[in-house]
Amino acid sequence: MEYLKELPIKIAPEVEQALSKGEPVVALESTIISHGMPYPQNVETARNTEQIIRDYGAVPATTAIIEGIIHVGLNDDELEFMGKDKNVAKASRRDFAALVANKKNGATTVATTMIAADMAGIRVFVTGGIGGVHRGAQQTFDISSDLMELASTNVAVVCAGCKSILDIGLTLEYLETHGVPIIGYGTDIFPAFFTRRSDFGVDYRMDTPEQIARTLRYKWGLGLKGGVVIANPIPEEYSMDEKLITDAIEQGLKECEEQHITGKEVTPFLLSKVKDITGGSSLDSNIQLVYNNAKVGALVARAFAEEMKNK
Ligand code: PSU
Ligand code: MN
Repeated sequence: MEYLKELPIKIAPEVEQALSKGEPVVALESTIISHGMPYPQNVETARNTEQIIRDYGAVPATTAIIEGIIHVGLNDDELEFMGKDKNVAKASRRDFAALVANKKNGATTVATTMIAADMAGIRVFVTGGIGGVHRGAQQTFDISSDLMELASTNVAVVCAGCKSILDIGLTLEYLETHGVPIIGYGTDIFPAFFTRRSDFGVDYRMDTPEQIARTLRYKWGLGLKGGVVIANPIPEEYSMDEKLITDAIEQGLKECEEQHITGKEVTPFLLSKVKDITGGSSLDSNIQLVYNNAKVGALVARAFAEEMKNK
């Protein structure tokens, strides 16, 4: 049975054209804009990120739900709107249909950006950090739906690892169970977003975009559904002092518990606490690691487009 006559999706002409020619496209999320950073740095970062992707030879496609339409590729007014409007919902998988059906606005998380990218046929996605298993999940059951999406949707996510607001070990265990490979780009160690190191290793270290692209083609070519995490450490010069960031996260977690923050509010609350406690220096690092991911994402998308042409 058909539920919809057609998908309520609007793919920007530039994106559509690149996809139809097999040229490289990189998806970008909008929760990082609407709920991950303050205005106006969020919009400026989003614009610069798109520009970096262009400079490295790929077409950027920021995704969002605007008035119930799934947008893949935003224009400048739409980017500004996503960064400025206070009523844009944070849209993860469980929110997606309700927002589309009721013509609402939603900022896409890692999970829903993967969904939108997959609908459009985009295989490479750049973000800052993925969601994961929260500390204390043994009691709270707080596990980001980003992980379920990585388990099932064929999109590779370039990120700087995940923040230690999460239980990194349990996050990696979850991904292992669900068959999601963690590739370290030029590193053997899984990065912890603000810092280049965590206590955990990656599954495979790969030093070139070509090697990564080939692995992606084989994974999906073998019928192994699901995502891939490409972990790209923050550049040394922007990485933060480990103690400073650990203390800020500890304090953020404490306030989160005292104020009984739960559900989808947890991640944005912790992100903004860490930013406040570090006096904004974490925001600079956050921005820089996104730029670094944009560069790597564009290179991987280019290598993947080549792979698909020359299979
Ligand atoms: N982690 C970050 N920055 C972010 C997010 C996570 O360092 O902006 C956002 C992403 O959009 C991610 C979402 O998909 O938070 C996860 O939210 P939750 O934990 O509620 O699933
Ligand atoms: Mn959660």
